[in-house]
Amino acid sequence: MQESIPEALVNALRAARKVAVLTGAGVSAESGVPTFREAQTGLWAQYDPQELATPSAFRRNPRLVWEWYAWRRELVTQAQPNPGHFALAAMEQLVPEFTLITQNVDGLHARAGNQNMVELHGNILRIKCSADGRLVTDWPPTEEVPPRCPQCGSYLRPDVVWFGENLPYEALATAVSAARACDVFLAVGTSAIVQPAASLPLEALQAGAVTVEINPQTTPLSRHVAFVLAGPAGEFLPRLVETTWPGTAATGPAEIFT
Ligand code: BJW
Repeated sequence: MQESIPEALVNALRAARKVAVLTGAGVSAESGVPTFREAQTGLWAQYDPQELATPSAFRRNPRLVWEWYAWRRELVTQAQPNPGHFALAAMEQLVPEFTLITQNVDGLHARAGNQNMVELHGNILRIKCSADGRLVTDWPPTEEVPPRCPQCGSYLRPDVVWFGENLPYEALATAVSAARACDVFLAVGTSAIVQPAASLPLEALQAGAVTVEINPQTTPLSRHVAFVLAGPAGEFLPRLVETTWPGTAATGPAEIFT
C-alpha cells in the first residue's frame, strides 16, 4: 500500500512562512544522473573519490579528472528535470519564503524553475581557473587537456567543491541562515554524511523547525527528523505538494508557468 502523507506534516507546511529544502543526488537519480554512494549504481562504486574529487587528485592527474568531469557534464546536459524537481519549483511559488539549498552540481533545479537557490557544491557546467578561481567562459582551441586559463596559463577545472575545499562562503552563510530561520526543513535525496551540508537539517531541528526526510533508504538523519517519507523524491514531492495545496501539483514545466 502506498504510504500516505501525514496530516500533521500537511498542516505544518500549510502554516509555514519559511521553508528550506536541502537536496542531494537522489533528487536527480530519476533524471538518470548517477548518485555517489549507492552500492551498485553510485559513482563511487566505480570510481575512487580520492582519484577524482580532491585537489591532490587534480594535481596528480589533471587529464583524468578533467575527462571524468567532461563525461559527467555531457550526461547532465542530456538529463531533464523530473517530477521531483518540478514539485520543488512549484513549492517555491506556494510558500511565502522558500530557500532551496542543493548539493547537486547538475543545474537541474534551476532548469525546473527554482529561483531562490544556493548551490553549495558549485556547478559542473561552469569552468574556473585552478589558480585564482576566476570563472572562465572562453579559451582558445587547444589539443591540451585540461585547457589552460587564457589569463594566467594555469589549468582550467570544473567549478565544483572537492573534498577538503571550502564551500562558497555566501552560499553556505545563506544556507545556514535559512536552516536556522525556517518553520519546515526538508532533506531530500541525500545520504546526509558530507559536511557541512549534513549539519543543516540538525541546525534547523535545533532552532525548532519541523524536519522531514524524503529518501527510500535510512540515513544518519532519519532518527532525528519528525517525518520520514520513505520513497523516491519524484513520487513523494509531487504528492506532498498536491496534498498540501490541492489543485497545484506540478509534474512538468507547463504546469508551473500556466
Ligand atoms: C533517493 C532516490 C530517489 C536515491 N529519491 N532519494 C566533519 C567531520 C568529518 C569530515 C569532515 C567534516 N567537515 C568536513 C569534512 C570533510 C568532508 C566530509 O564531509 N567528508 C565526509 C565523507 C565525512 N567535507 C569536505 O571536505 C567539504 N569541505 C569542507 O568542509 O571544508 C572545510 C574543511 C575541510 C577539511 C577538513 C575540515 C573542514 C567539501 C565537501 C565537498 C563534497 N563534494 C562532492 C563532489 C562535488 C563535485 C562532483 O559532483 O564531483 O559533492 S562529494 C559528493 O557528496 C557530492 C555531493 O554533493 C555530496 C553529497 O552526496 P549526496 O548528494 O548526499 O549523494 P549520495 O550519493 O551520498 O546519496 C544519495 C542519496 O539519495 C542516498 O541516500 C539514496 O538513498 C538517495 N536516493 N534515489 C530520493 N529517487
